Amino acid sequence: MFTTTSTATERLSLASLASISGREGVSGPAVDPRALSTGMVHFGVGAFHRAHQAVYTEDAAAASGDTGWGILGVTGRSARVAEQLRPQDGLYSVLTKARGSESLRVIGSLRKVAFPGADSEDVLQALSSEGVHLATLTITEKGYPRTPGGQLDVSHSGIAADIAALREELAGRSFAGPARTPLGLLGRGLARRFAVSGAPIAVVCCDNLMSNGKVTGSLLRAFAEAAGAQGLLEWLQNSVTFPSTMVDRIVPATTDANRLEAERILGVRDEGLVVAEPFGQWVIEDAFLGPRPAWELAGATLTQDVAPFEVAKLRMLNATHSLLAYLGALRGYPTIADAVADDALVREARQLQRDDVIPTLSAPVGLDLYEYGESILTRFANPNLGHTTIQVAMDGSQKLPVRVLGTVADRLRAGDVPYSAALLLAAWMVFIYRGRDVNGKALALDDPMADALREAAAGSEAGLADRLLSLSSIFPEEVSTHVDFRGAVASSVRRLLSDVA
Ligand code: NAI
Ligand code: CS2
Repeated sequence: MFTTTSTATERLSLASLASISGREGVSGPAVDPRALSTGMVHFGVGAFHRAHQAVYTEDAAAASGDTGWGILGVTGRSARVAEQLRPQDGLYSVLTKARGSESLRVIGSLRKVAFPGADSEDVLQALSSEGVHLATLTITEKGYPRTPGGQLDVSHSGIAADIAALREELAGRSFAGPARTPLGLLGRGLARRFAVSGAPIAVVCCDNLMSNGKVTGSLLRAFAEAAGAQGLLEWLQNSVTFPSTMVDRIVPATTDANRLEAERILGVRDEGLVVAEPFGQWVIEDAFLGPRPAWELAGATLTQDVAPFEVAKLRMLNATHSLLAYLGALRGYPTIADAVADDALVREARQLQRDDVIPTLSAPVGLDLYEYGESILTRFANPNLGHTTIQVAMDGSQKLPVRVLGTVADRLRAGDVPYSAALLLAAWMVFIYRGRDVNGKALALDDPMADALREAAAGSEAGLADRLLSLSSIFPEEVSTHVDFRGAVASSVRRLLSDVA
């Protein structure tokens, strides 16, 4: 009988590893977790990091025999992940779900977990230690507080508090209390490293941002400048690199059903379980002054020019994801796979890729963009994954500028109106305005700008497109003032509103 509640009395841990190894469908860890020393600090130890960078790093350690790349993972706004992983000695498993099968792998590269509220000093010490050579980040698109012009938002309460803390520490106070933001904690940790040794370090952003390394470097230098730390600023410019990356693996939020499935396979409870598709890709700018894991031995690509990979992935995969998420959610589809099964929606997805996105891209050498587009739709169609439309729909105010507004601007400059991109923005607008799907089910608006979006959306249907396009913190003028584009968005809004009436 299928049990719906956990029956396991034991947790995944170093102690229970022996009882797990050899179980059918279970592999790993690829390295002995006990042999690892901490070599990198990761900010945002969420699902994606655990299914992507932590796996690549473990495979690199296994292939090279280098045991210096244990990870200290830093949680974000709650201690939840720390509470999930600490009782498990940092061990967790990745449940890889292909279309018709799954496999489960225990990962041992995450050696410590810190929660800034209680462990900021530990993180500062780790970042200044000689054994640590890397800091990596997956703190979501909203984790980088910026002004509409892309500068560090020093008015952000967390950033302002962390600047003040850095000033205190630069003035001689040993530790100015818990950090309020990941960038603030990282900035303070780099300042500590500069003071202790000045040893080089690389900061590797793995968030879905365009030129993510450049963005992170610019924000951290601005952080140092705002604290009046001239010496630190010069050190950042000379001894810290910020490689850009393209990261790819679909990793849905873990559900209780996933945990129960894993428990049946493992025979013990894994509260830190993550679920992922089989596909993974990591393209990293080869810009390191110090040591790094041999990620290329794990299948990563090191290159001098990440941009073609980054732009193609964000504009092809992520924009298509958002289109299917909003159109699918409005049609009452719970998952991305359900949306791809709708011929009308998959037609819209192909049209977006082929009519609007591909004309703006310079394909990475050897990549056929049409085949790439089809491979993306095939991955999205995986019915085993359970990636929800509502999860992809979250944070639209942060995601859409990265995924689709570059395409829009490029097409408009070329003298064309990107109608499919207009449909994507219209679907997002109707998602906000209606707040429910075609069956009347509520659609949650999970977005750091939710209040401002609801306020701008309120009013007549006829003025919806214009009101949201006028949000200058999201839409640049060249997009929001383009008469034909505004008309295309408004026309799609009208069509969609009649669909979900
Ligand atoms: P998650 O929700 O599991 O983890 C997000 C992490 O960021 C958590 O540690 C959380 O505490 C922290 N965080 C969230 N909001 C924050 C904020 N405002 N300030 C500071 N920290 C914050 O999400 P997941 O799946 O790990 O994805 C994280 C990021 O990884 C995505 O936003 C994206 O940039 C990137 N990514 C995700 C993929 C996926 O399929 N899940 C695939 C490719 C990239
Ligand atoms: C998704 C991405 O949640 C979302 O917005 O589009 O997390 C997507 O799963 C990854 O970028 C795939 O690599």
